[in-house]
Amino acid sequence: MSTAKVESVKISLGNFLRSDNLTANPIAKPLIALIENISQSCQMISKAVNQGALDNILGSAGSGNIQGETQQKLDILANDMLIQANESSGLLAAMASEELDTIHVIPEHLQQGDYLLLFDPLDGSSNIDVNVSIGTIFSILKKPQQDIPITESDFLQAGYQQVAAGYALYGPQTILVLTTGNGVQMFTLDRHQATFFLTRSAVKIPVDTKEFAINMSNMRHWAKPIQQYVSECLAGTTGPLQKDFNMRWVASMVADVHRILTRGGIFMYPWDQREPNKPGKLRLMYEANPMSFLIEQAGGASINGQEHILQIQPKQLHERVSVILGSKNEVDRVLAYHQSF
Ligand code: AHM
Ligand code: MG
Repeated sequence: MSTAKVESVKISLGNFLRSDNLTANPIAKPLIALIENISQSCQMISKAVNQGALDNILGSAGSGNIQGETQQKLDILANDMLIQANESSGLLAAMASEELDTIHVIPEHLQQGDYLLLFDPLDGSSNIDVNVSIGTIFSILKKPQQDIPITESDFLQAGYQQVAAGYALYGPQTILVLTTGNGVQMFTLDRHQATFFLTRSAVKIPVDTKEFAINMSNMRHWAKPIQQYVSECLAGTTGPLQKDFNMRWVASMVADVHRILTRGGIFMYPWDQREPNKPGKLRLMYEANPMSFLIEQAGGASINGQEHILQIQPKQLHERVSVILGSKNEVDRVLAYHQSF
């Protein structure tokens, strides 16, 4: 793997964003400020996650989101922290969240900026109460037009139009993973200094892998191409793929994608027949687009079975999508299986 480890002088997130590393494609100052703001929100969420039961913030909130999913107390807390910390930054025109019914436009009495921020405030909800890694996923778009009120349709931009994307993973370490279109960098939170420091740069995903991630309990519901591919993975060295595969499924997309960015692999949450009218479980704008931007920037691939996720023109804010992403040769194989059925 060609991922470079950063060992000597510690470079903070802020210093990295302002550094010469990015001269080929420098980041606009307001975007740097926005990313720093988001990173501070992630530090606050990380602290709350660490406190857990001590602060009585585990368990269900007794409410549901627009997608009919039960909200956990920490889902709502993380959502509120992101909104509060970014609302008065002067950098945003509006925000959208997996946990909000519609967009949150910056109120008129506050300064407006040129960016749109989208987030899944706490991904991996089913893992919150069991102390397994969870995370915050974010995507940043440019406001498309000047001087007109922002509407939901301004958010409906294809993934390739993202100006930055990333996630914070709240695991044994809190790690911020970021792309601004200049490759992928990883920053680890030093809690004593309340600062994220660069710990991996120029992350590259190996093109080949022997590790797949999928919720196997849904196997009987999948479409034929996914059934065929996973059966071949299970067949091991004596099957058509001629290698033994390992399987991992954390059920937190942040953790599964982090493993793939670290050592390769293929992640799949495909369409299945349980709810045939839904294209998939995961959300295009809050999960699939930002993760696909990271994966492609690290040399991997990300598709919905038919096309590259970053090329999909969104039709709705809370749109769902099938996701197959990771090591390029395996994702290409799954694409070919879809084309041959
Ligand atoms: P969430 O945003 O409500 O947490 O749902 C998304 C999560 C992903 O992180 C994960 O890949 C998937 O749902 C797990 O689903 P399942 O419980 O069906 O395995
Ligand atoms: Mg999620």
